[in-house]
Amino acid sequence: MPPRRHPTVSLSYEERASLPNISPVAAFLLRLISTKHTNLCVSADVTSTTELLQLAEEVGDSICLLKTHADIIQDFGDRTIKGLGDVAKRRKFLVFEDRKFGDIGSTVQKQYTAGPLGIVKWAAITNAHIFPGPAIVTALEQAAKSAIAAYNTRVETEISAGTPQPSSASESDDEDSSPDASDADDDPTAWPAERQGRKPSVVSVSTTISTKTEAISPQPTPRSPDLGTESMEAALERLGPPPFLRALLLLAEMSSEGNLLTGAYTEQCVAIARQHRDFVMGFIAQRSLNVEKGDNFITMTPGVSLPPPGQEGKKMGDGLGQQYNTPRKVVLEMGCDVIIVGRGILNAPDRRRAAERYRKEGWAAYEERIRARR
Ligand code: BMP
Repeated sequence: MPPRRHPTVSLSYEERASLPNISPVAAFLLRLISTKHTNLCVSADVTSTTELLQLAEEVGDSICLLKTHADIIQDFGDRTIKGLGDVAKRRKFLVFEDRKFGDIGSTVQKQYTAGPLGIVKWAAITNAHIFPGPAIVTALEQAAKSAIAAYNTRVETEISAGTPQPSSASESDDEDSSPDASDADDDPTAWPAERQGRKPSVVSVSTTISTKTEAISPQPTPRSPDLGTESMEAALERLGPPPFLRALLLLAEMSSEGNLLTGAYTEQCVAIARQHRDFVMGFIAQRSLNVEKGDNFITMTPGVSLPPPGQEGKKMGDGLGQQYNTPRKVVLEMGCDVIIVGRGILNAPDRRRAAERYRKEGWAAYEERIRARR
């Protein structure tokens, strides 16, 4: 079913970033997309830190987001977090942990902030199902706010006490540290930046959470012939660092055959999102779900692939329930904002080239959508 026409479908990413009712992370992402000319999210479904970091380097210039499944990375730990943070800052993309939370509030708070993954510490974006009820969103929002406030307080305390010293956690961190060995795992204030030995500076501290920012290294790599080195660097410099905040996507629809996320369930998802516009940035869905005046949610769409030559127009799947659509279909026809591509890029002989191919397809579909509806 094509999306009901809503103004956000014909607005540019840049225009939507300035509308009211948008979470700060969503506004930043829309500006990043607009500046980098990419609505591509690569799904990094790999099982080791080395593979993850290599992939991030290969596709980093072509993406706005890297989606992870941290629980399939067998050696996930401080090296993963530090490495990913470094590449993301250098190549300018955000990290989205596809955790798909789905439990009672108290449990998801622990899953989000503690344990071997400590997701809130390193992923700007994560996602959740709403089948446990709306409190899952309240709980995750609360956990994100507490973790960030605790970090800010800690940084401010260290600064007022003098030059901060590396914590015992940072001292003990090394490339071989296993998740179990990390003494910072249960401490939501032990953020990767500190574990990396980055000393907080007065410039990086603010009195409110909303203006706190993470440092971001100014080394963008141009990746598009239509954007010269200077203009890309200058534009990304103007954009500045991402806000030091967290955001959530709700799973409103799925790509897999026979899934139950339909009809009233999907509508309930949108209703819950409207109650949390500062934290819920949008949906995992197969079409734009912006319906009411004031909706400005970002739709991210998995189940995207390009057909092999000669197979155009044929139904695509993976034999395990996954169903694929083309970037053109989801962006131009269904009004989606970000395409999520995994195996279409991961299995390509040249991933960098494949990512560029998907980036161009996704971007062309967006430009056509904007042109067509003006
Ligand atoms: P691929 O493009 O290789 O099929 O990978 C799709 C990715 O998107 C996987 O990581 C999967 O977990 C995720 N995903 C999906 O395929 N469909 C959904 O509805 C939601 C997802 O998160």
